[in-house]
Amino acid sequence: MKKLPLYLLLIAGLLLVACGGGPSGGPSSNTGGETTSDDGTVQLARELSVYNWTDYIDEEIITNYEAEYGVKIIYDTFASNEDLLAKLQSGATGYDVIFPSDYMVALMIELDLLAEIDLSQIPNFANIDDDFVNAPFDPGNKYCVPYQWGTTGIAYRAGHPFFEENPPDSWAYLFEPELLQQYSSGGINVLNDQRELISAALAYLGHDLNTRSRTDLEAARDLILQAKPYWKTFNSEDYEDSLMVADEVVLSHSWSGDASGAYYKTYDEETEDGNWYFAIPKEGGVKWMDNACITKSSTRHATAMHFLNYLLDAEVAAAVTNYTYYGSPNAAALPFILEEIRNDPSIFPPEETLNKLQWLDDPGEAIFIYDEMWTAIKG
Ligand code: SPD
Repeated sequence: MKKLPLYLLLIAGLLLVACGGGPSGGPSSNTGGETTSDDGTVQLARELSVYNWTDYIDEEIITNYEAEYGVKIIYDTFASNEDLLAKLQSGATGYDVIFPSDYMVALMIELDLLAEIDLSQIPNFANIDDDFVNAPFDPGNKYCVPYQWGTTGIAYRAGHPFFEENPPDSWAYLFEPELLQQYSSGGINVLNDQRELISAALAYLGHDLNTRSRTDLEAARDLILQAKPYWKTFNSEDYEDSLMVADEVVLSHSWSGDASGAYYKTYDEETEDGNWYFAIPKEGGVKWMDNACITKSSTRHATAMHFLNYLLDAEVAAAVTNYTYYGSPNAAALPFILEEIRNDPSIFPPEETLNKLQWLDDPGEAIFIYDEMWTAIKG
């Protein structure tokens, strides 16, 4: 067992207290019949437990895997990286495959929550675009394989009289009261995600999105608290359907795929347009990547790697993007991705846009300041 720095021990301890401690809350764990014979042949487990972001895979991809390989997938979902971490830290030991984002992969490696993977058992890893291999948060892909990537920006209602004249091109549209009062009666949603919301405020204030400075973070908190009375909802789980497509809001802090999903779901053949547009603010913001990883506590490691390999198959990876509208890091999948998605700059932005965006890092000990700011924001 790796020795952890004091602040990581504190994170582990605090989460255990918060969640009651002890093994609970996760699916049951057993090898479910997974065996590896002397020649290396694997008999897959009868079950595999997968814990993913809400609405992040077409169910058919799961049922196809079950039918083809005879492995029952026990599927569960989470809403944020912090929820995923809290669940694992609460002692839930039954999850085999999880999908943390970039900065959370780094933190989970530090906390010894991830198992190493054997890339020789994942031949479809060769399908991954070089740009997404060997990311700084997981050098050598020792622990995870890339799943989906995207950006964070502002989705807004096409045809709204104010936005027709003033297309939201700045985070000011999320934070400045004199703008917010022009359209807040139509409803505004923000992502219920601590790093994302704080990063949007940091970007607007011109600070580094990975700052560890208390002064910067307090300024971000204050900006958020000034705008909060104008916001209707904090939702990052089902906002695409329940708020955007349903016309319950006119503007939302949004992940690229959810904004594009709302566009395509409201697409009108006659006008050849959808109801939702997506903008990356001129101040820049977050680009992120979610990853498929195996938990340290998994007892079905070979089956989990087999499932990771399946997810990286070119047609399966394309089917994921055709469902989620997020970017695929899988170069071999591109020909199978629907043309309108492949050519949509909201999903695959041009280099000049990507250059304005930043990956989030593990904030180290400053995680306590982020937590403190988030508590004040949500209080
Ligand atoms: N509906 C699934 C959305 C997954 C988005 N993950 C984004 C993480 C960014 N920090």
